[in-house]
Amino acid sequence: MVNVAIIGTEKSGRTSLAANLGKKGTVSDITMYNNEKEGRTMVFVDAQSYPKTLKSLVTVLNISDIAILCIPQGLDAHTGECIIALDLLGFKHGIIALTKSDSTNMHAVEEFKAKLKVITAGTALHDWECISLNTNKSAKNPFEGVEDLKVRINEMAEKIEVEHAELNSLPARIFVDHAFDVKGKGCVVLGVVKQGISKEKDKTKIFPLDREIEIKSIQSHDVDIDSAPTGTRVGMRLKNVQAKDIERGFIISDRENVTVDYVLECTISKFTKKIEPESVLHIFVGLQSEPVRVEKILIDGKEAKEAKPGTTCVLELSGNKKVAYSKEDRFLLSNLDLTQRFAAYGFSK
Ligand SMILES: Nc1nc2c(ncn2[C@@H]2O[C@H](COP(=O)(O)OP(=O)(O)OP(=O)(O)O)[C@@H](O)[C@H]2O)c(=O)[nH]1
Ligand SMILES: [Mg+2]
Repeated sequence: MVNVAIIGTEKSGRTSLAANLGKKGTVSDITMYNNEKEGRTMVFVDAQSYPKTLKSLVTVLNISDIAILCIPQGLDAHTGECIIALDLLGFKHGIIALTKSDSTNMHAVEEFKAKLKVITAGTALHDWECISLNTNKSAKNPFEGVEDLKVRINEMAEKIEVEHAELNSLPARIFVDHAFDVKGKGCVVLGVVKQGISKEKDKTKIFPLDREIEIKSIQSHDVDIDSAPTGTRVGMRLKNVQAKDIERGFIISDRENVTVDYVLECTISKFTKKIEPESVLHIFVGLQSEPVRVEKILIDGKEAKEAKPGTTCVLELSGNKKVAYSKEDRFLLSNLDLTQRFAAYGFSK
């Protein structure tokens, strides 16, 4: 199973594309479009509340294996912000969809592709393919590029399935994106198996609650399964916890770190402003997000008054809410007061 994030600026044609690639499922600040027709199960996730909320964008990226960045003829601030987010996340697999191809000409598309090559040079997107497409059935060339896109997604999916299989030997970790009570069934969570194989009747824990739970049953796309390998989107019935106690981003696993304060080795984006002590940033890890205060900045082990764009440093941050993470999880930091909101990435020291 492969999960695909559909992202882009407002009115970039993301929802039209997602709706074209799958059948509408769960709707919240993110919308799932499922497709089981093409020989493998795929879930396309529309970050529909972006750019209003960064959370919607980061959530879809952190539950997905492939990102499709929709760009409608021309660049704007939020397209730039999406590129920076993908770069700070070191996002591996992706495609740039040049949307609304029916309202431009070939010459303009080629010129724009060349421009994008320059802009994405040196970023995680440097070798992403650009596919010009439209989803307009009344166009002269209706759905141009959509089949090409599907072919490329399927090629990437084959590689990702190999990567997933390699992660199956790790301890199971499930990122929860939705939780609710179902009458007669109890607490049900939706989420994705990030690593390992999750099994029915597993006695495990949920973090940051740090509570022992049992996985009563597992479904994938409404079918009961007894084990869910890495990459599977699942619905799970849980014993010993209520939906009201679960928030987006909770992790089902045997062991996680839980903290309210952080010491992170950070790389500050080139496309942000300097970070100073006492400023308030927003932290993202997995599917969790929280405001944090910058307590201390350390550069080469010495306390500093600022961290400049494009540099590395250690940030000591304090928050209020418990957050669960593992050593290999990548943190993103953002400054919601700026136009381009992503500020840095980092790893726990
Ligand atoms: N001509 C043309 N119009 C398109 C195409 N794709 C989308 N549109 C139109 O562009 C507008 C925005 O499309 P959406 O798919 O809603 O784009 P979005 O990025 O999800 O928009 P928001 O969620 O509102 O930010 C709609 O009026 C669509 O009908 C396309 O390929 N060609
Ligand atoms: Mg939309």
